[in-house]
Amino acid sequence: MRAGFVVGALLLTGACSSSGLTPPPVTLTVRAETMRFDRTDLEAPAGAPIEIVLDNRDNTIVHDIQVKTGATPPPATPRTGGPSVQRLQLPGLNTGTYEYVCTLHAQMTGKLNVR
Ligand SMILES: [Cu+2]
Repeated sequence: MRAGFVVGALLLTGACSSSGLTPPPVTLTVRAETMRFDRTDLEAPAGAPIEIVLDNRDNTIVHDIQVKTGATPPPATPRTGGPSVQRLQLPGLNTGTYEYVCTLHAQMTGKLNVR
C-alpha cells in the first residue's frame, strides 16, 4: 500500500519535472565489524527503491539492521550471526533523515539521509 502510494505520488509530481521517472534503485552496503557499523551516514535519492546490504563480519556475533522508516513494524533484516550477508528492500522514501540500528546492540546506529 505505502509503496504504491509513493510511486503514484511521484508519477503525479513527476509529470512537471524534467525526468518524470522513479529514480533508479540504489544499493547501500553496511559492514558490521567489531560491534560497529562501518558507515553511519548513508545517502539515497528521494523516491528511489533502496536495498541495504548488511555484511556481518563479526564471527558468531548476531546482528541485524532495522530502518526507522515510520512503518510498523520497522523493516529489518533477520538476526544472523557472522559471517553472513542479509539484504533489506525498502520502498522509495520521502526526503528526510531515518535512523538505522542494530536491534541487539545500542551503540550500533546510523543515519540514512534521503534527499
Ligand atoms: Cu549488532
